[in-house]
Amino acid sequence: MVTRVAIVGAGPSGLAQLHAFEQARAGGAEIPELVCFEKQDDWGGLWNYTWRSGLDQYGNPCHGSMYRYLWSNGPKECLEFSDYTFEQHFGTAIPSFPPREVLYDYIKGRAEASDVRRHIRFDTAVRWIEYDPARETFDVTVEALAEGASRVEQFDHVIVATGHFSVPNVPDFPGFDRFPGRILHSHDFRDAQEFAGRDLLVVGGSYSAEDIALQAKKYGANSVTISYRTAPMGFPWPDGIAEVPLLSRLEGRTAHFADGSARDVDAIILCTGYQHHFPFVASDLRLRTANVLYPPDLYKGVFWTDNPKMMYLGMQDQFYTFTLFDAEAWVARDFVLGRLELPSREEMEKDVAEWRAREEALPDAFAQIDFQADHIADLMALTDYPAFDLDLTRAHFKKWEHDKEESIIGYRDRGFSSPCTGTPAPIHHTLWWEAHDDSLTTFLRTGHPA
Ligand code: FAD
Ligand code: NA7
Repeated sequence: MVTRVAIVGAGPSGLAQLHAFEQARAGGAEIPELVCFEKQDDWGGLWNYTWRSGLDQYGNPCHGSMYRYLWSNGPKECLEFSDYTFEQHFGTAIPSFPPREVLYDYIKGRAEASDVRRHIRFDTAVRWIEYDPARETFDVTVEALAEGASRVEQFDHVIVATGHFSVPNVPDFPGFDRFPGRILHSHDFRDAQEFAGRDLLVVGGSYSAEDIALQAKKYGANSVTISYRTAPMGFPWPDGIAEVPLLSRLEGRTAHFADGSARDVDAIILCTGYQHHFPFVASDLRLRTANVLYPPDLYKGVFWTDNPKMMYLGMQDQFYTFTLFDAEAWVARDFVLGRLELPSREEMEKDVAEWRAREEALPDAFAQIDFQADHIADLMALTDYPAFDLDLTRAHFKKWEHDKEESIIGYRDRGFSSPCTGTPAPIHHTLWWEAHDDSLTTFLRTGHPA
């Protein structure tokens, strides 16, 4: 019997998994049958931009959370594939903070080079995954969306790579029901120009709040008020952006905050994070976690401790992204290929508990960066994932944090060196705050605009 592996999702994590298997095949290994189910009509996950919000063309929740004019919020050097560098893909060194289309091109480039598309069934949603202990296989129910046809297939291993920044966490506030403007979650935000000339309220104190507030101002909002729950981000905001404590209520279009201050606003964007949401996974296999660096019940951040043939990729809160997904994918692959043995369930649980306890005690973002880098190092020690200068990426991330504190509109104008090739990134021809065109063609043009 041929071993069958189901991979759910063809975003960066699912593509990393397919690529990892193809690398083993290229090295002479015998590879199981791989079937990747992707509910969208193309690959790339969140990087595959869609104008749609709400429901997709099949009436299912739209996966996309990315918006126009999104530029990488971390140095690209910290997510570089060690076996497919930016220089290799673009034929030259490129600046450190590319817009979405450029990163999408890079992700696609490696997937095309390793010819993984043939494993993917597009427009196919996984509806249910359960384990059959008698047969020791998983029953996976999938729906071909265009035909509306469901069927059940058996797999020996299941790898869930469906992401966790798609299903919004949407709080309610008194007065929302009578607010005379638009209230949306960042999941549905698409184009900052919609808010030009308006007074905007952004609720949240993390990456989405930071970036959407900046975007809105960059594309012409009159003012942006950021309302935080726990602590202000405290960046040196440009004129027209201010942070205030948590929203307490709305009266008409007047927003009242916990410190007694009030502002009139035209629209509200809830940048209040996302849920890890796996309604298609049977409850005994379903990951339940907040957005943390080391989720519970996943050995090495990957293996469901109760049944390690069930795996999850990319479920961590993310400083590191593509690099982390690769390191995880290589470990998952080697377990499936029988190259990696896992310890007993008790030992796995003890190991997870130690990492969890360490995460709980982390004092700041710098310690969190080291923690996630240590997680990657732990994974890389188990496989032949090609080495890169992980310590350099730690240093890059820490410098990036300092750069943001120094200039929140200027941090993307800095350059970092590649942890794979050592090549320093050139500085982009236009300051990010002044760059309104986010196309690949304009970004890759060298020299200054005419
Ligand atoms: P996703 O990209 O979410 O892909 C998951 C895939 O699974 C999707 O294609 C989806 O259609 C599919 N899927 C889901 N459910 C099913 C199902 N039931 N059946 C079949 N298919 C399914 N990271 C960075 O490194 N830099 C950035 O600048 C950056 N910016 C971001 C900005 C925003 C607004 C958001 C939301 C995230 C950002 N990220 C960024 C983080 C992002 O999470 C990762 O870069 C990456 O996209 C995660 O990859 P993934 O494959 O794990 O998940
Ligand atoms: P995050 O990083 O999970 O942050 C969620 C934020 O939402 C965080 O600041 C929370 O406040 C805030 N939040 C959550 N619930 C509430 C309520 N009820 N009221 C007020 N504020 C709330 O999600 P992001 O969307 O910012 O980032 C996710 C990814 O998208 C990230 O990888 C980026 O690259 C892009 P807290 O600080 O916990 O008080």
